[in-house]
Amino acid sequence: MKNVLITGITGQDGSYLAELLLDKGYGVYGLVRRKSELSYGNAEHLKDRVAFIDGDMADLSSLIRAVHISNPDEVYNLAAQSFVAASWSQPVYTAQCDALGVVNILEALRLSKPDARFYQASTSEMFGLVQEIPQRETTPFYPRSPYAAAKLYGHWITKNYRESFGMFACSGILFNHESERRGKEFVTRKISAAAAAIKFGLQDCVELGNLSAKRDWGHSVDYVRAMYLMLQLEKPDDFVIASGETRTVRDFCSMAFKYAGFDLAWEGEGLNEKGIDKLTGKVLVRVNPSFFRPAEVDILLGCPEKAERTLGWRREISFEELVRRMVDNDIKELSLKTV
Ligand code: NAP
Ligand code: F7E
Repeated sequence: MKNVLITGITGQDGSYLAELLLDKGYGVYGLVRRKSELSYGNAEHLKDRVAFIDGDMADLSSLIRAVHISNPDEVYNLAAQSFVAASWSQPVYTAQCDALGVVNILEALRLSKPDARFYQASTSEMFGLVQEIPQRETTPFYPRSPYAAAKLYGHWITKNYRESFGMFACSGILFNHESERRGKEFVTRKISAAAAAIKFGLQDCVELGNLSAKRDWGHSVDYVRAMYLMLQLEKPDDFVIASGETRTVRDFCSMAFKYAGFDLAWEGEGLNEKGIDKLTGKVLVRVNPSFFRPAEVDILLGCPEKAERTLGWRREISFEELVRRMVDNDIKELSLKTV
């Protein structure tokens, strides 16, 4: 039986990856950081099947201990301060976790388990002010947030440990992926949760920032499968994982509200733009500039051609299906609460 260590196991991707690897017969270890109240987040339902190890990406000694306990054949480094907007208010912590945390775990492996295979959760945010459309593995980076700048260090140090020490280290440059387990501050879940709450009369309207930002959105279940495939290769390499389609935040809203039973019409421009329910004339979506970012990533569109060719990876869940699943899940959660 192979052992795997997953950092970030309580998050969206970590929990889906743990399910995938448990199904494949791996012994799964997950790094969790201490909270005032014990909780395993999205991995709560796996607590009898996963061995949790206390630790923090900013604490090298805890990572050495985690490697010692888990004796991993594969390590997936998914832990991060992953909310881009928060990286302006907590830039130093973001760098400690998302940049130095990566070299911490690489050092822990180099010193005691150098033959373990390593996956680094890199991000399309590194393309930032995009230098070409679509973005591929060869596209130059231009980070636009403290989060993206920290992740860029994590990306390059992973490559550097591969080239310096011959470690089997891969970087997945993943474009946005969402799910029913997405944190509620990210725009997709904020919208799906709001559409459900408005349907139940629990909320009047949702306030959003830049409605014209474009993202390449897929489902997390498809994307964790790509992580696993990367670590099964003969030689380590880096891959873009994306759907190859881009939509605006406005598009996501229209579709989410449609699945919740509303038909939105868009009126006005800029700060005055509104999403109005065609049936009742009520304003369901407004713009609030407090959600604008100091520097925005206007458009992301990835080219997954290398991953499709080399990994045999294919996205199975379409954009429409992603939105439908998220809205259905939030409606179900609320209907359970309101009975
Ligand atoms: P997520 O839901 O925010 O999960 C982040 C995980 O990291 C959580 O388990 C969190 O633990 C843990 N964590 C945060 N700070 C930590 C620290 N200092 N020490 C130990 N653990 C810590 O993120 P996700 O969407 O699953 O993303 C997984 C990874 O992929 C992240 O590295 C993210 O930056 C990257 N990524 C995500 C996307 C995307 O669209 N989802 C795209 C590209 C790359 P708590 O539960 O204790 O908070
Ligand atoms: O924003 C715009 C916002 O916070 C998406 C992380 O997983 O993917 C994620 O980062 C877009 C941005 O995700 C609101 O300005 C408008 O243009 O959902 P988000 P993100 O910043 O793309 C990448 C690939 C990662 O690596 C990250 O870890 O939506 N937007 N109005 C809004 N965003 C939020 N959060 N809230 C709004 O009200």
